[in-house]
Amino acid sequence: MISLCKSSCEAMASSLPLLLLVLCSLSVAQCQLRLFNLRATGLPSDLLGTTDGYVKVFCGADTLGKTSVRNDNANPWWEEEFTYFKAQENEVMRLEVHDSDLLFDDLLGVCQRQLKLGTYEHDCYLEKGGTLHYTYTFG
Ligand SMILES: [Ca+2]
Repeated sequence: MISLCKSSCEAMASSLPLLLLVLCSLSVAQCQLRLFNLRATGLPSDLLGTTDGYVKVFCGADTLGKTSVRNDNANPWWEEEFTYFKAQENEVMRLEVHDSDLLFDDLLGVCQRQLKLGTYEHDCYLEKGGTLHYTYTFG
């Protein structure tokens, strides 16, 4: 598999003199992150009923966005995909699952993952119950 970040660096190196080639190899490559296939199972109920779940997505210090709210659904899935072009290898992606409520949203759990090159499918157990499933491609 040829990653986008690596191939762009190689393209630059082939057209530039040695000095820049060295600089290129020293710089930290920024790659594309794509997060998709977000779904959850067994989200907990509270006094107000079944969870109205949504997911907030972060990468490093940046916020990538959040999904729509799936009302009254313990096993929701979200069609949103998140793409981020400035991710670095070993940077931490953070997914927060929240229950939307009238006044204060509840945080159901946090999933953190260090980015590795490739495509991965993960299950993450949420602190307050339920599991978040997601897939990411990085490279
Ligand atoms: Ca709720």
